[in-house]
Amino acid sequence: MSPGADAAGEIERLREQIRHHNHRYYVLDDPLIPDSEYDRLLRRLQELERAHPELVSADSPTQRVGAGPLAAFATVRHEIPMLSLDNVFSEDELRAFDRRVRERLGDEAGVDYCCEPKLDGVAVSMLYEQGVLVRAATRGDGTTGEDITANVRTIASVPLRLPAAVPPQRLEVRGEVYMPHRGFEEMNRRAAQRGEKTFVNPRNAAAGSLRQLDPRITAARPLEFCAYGLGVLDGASMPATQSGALAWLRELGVRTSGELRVARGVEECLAYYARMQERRAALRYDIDGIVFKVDSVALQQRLGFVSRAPRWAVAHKFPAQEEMTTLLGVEFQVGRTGAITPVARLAPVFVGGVTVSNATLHNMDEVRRLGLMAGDTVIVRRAGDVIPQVVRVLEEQRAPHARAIALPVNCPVCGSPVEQGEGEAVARCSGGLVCAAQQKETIRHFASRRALDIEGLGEKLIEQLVDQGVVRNVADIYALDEATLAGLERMGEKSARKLLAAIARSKRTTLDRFLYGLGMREVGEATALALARHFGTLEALLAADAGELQQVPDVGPVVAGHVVAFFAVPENRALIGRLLEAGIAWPAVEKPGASAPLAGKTVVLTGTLEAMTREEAGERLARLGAKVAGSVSARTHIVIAGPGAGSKLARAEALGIEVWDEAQLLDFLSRNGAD
Ligand code: 5U1
Repeated sequence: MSPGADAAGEIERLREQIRHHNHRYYVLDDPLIPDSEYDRLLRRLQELERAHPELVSADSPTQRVGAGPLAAFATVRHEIPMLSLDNVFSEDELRAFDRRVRERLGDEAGVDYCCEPKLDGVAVSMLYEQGVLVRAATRGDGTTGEDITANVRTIASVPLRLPAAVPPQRLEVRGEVYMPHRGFEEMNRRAAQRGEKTFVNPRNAAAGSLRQLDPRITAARPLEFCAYGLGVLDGASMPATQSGALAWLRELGVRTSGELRVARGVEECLAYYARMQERRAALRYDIDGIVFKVDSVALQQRLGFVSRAPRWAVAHKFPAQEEMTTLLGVEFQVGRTGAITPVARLAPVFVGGVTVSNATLHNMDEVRRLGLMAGDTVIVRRAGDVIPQVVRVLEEQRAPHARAIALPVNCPVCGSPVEQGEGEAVARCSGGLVCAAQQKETIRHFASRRALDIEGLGEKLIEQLVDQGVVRNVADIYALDEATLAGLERMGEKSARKLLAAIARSKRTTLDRFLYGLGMREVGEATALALARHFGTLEALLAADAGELQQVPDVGPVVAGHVVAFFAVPENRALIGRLLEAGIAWPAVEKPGASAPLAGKTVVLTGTLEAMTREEAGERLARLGAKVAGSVSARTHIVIAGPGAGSKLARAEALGIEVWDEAQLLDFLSRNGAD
């Protein structure tokens, strides 16, 4: 055998292996080998193909990026038009759709529907001949689209050749090209770093990436593909149902939605819609509704279509997550530590299922980054339970009367000067505990569930107590009596007695809750617990200097500085003295033993969690013995990633570190009694 024949054999075996691993990874979501091993196979194939260029074939896994840029896209005429979908926006409209379907079919009983999420991306048609991808096109106007083959070939989840033993002669796969959140955020982050234009959302990013004349640019974009239907089909018979067609595509090696279900009748469709609406925020990608299709292909044919949309399918849209509204003005709120936060006052707008009239702007850097002016038209986004955000200004619609937004010179609550440290994003009121806003927020924090947990001492009541001068600081809470409380608005004798009982109960606490309740800057629950465990007693902590504080896990010079500064203020020491005199006490601090479930494990939290804040999660993990760290390194054991996780998750994956989602975290906490 010639050396060339040897190479040809190895090349073919490598291609087969790589195609198989692509299929396991992209279609079955079940990779067999680590990424490093996959990379080795690919590199070996590249090496052999470089040595034997005559053996390179267009469907080789190395050939995703072809030659240079195109001058323009060619047009493609769709053999079967690519239809669009009618939309419905409410339960009633979906019921009406189902009624029309049943009336046309003369079917009194329920119809089966194939249900799947509507991905927010770009519709694409892909033609396979004898199992090889020969052409990909955009939908265009439904009749003609653009030839984007070179770009689609660069998408790793699109098989260049179907890994099926006997693929159909001709098969047109239709589906959506989209960009998952993580890739989108990472790509935008890098673009911003380079001072380049960022994309406004993943859908625009997917569309913009497919429209590149140079496929090398598309190749660098984190696009994915998911199929939702068939077009042309020669040399195989069409399955009897939509769900069967998608199952068959999956068998042929094409990626389909893992969320696909068949619903019996409209009630099950509505239940599926409700379930997916809840899951929406936890998905890796944007969806904007649910597509319901009559499952039987024979019934689809009987129903036919009107103009451009089939009578057998409908998209039930979710409430929009982005809407346009007017920025009426910006107000400045003062937080517990004096931080001045600009808050957007908006013309009320229905977005993400609720009416929004305020949105935090975080700090003045954010106001500048957005280029906001009062009176501007802005885009507001509210996704899942995430707090509403102003994401963009429509500068081209700026009104002539738009006003600049400036940080106030004096605190809007107490009038003390506003200060901003060199290089700090946050401006602060310098009034300290003279400022009524800071007093209220400090008391609210002290009484909160995860601090001293004084049930019934809520915002409205604190507002009255501070405004009337009855309570100025947290120690004053313990001097309250029934007569004073009963005299307040919306407070009878009964509720006054209840509140006093809650105040009395709060005196039995733990050292970490007490420290957390004091509201020192940057001392969240996890840090408070670490301090309590390290020092064991309040006296030892009070005596510690910055160097000793930095011996505590995850306490650096900044946190240590805040703690030292807090205890150096005589009023704060006096306050602590009064609290102890009032009877606040705690049992000796327990340290988790070596047998704690997470003893010796370092955990990193990233992204957003739904059931609790990252701080709360960190504190519960620490109770189970974990060391909670801020960055991922080779010493990290577990990374807990919620939606929006970015570079930390990518790093964890690159290092092969165990990654949990929120459901796994909650399950672990509840199994270990930390929920
Ligand atoms: N999931 C899904 N998205 N989507 C979009 N199915 C689906 N079907 C479509 C479109 C435009 O069209 C059908 C008419 C095939």
